[in-house]
Amino acid sequence: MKLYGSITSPYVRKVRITLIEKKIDFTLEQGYLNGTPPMIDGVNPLGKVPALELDDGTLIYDSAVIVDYLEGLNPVGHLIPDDRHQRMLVKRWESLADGMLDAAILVLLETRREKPEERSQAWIDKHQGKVDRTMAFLSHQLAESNWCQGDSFTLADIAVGSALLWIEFRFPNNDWRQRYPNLDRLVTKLMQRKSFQETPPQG
Ligand SMILES: N[C@@H](CCC(=O)N[C@@H](CS)C(=O)NCC(=O)O)C(=O)O
Repeated sequence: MKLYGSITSPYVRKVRITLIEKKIDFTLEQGYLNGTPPMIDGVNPLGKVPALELDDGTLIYDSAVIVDYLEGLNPVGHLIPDDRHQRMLVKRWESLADGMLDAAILVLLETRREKPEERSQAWIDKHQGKVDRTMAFLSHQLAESNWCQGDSFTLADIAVGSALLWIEFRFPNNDWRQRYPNLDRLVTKLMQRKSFQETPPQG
């Protein structure tokens, strides 16, 4: 299968880590976001990565749909529990991690506006507030547990780890590791996995 994506995208990283954990072969197609015209529009009408192309040509998006599909392909890793309630809780972690990223990306784009006078501090504060509240909530939920949900590594850990590491990559002054030692401990443990080591954001 073919994964359309960039090596900086945290949503793409979540999918790449899932593919590696589940030992599924794939090729990464890069450069689709910056083409002229942007090539990704022909792959995903939303113009976003990740998009996964199956061998029969079927295209899947977004990242949550992709990882859910991948989990059903084989039992390796068992990243989403079968139990309905546990499954919902894992997907809720994922939703929070992805939503925190959505807000963080809006902050990044606003602060990168070419003309500083066009920046809206109110917009930045609103979305930074979502990032801060969600991170505090994630830390509270994790408490002293070894893993985000249940007693084993799941998609929840992949989503939270990918999100926090992207925030560290794009906002090096964000001191979340100091503020939330339990999140720091989790991410340090995740970084011992081959799947995380092989997928650092670059660029
Ligand atoms: N909800 C989507 C978000 C994907 C997303 O926002 N991807 C960014 C890259 S990090 C993108 O493609 N941005 C290009 C654009 O929005 O035009 C998912 O989980 O896959």
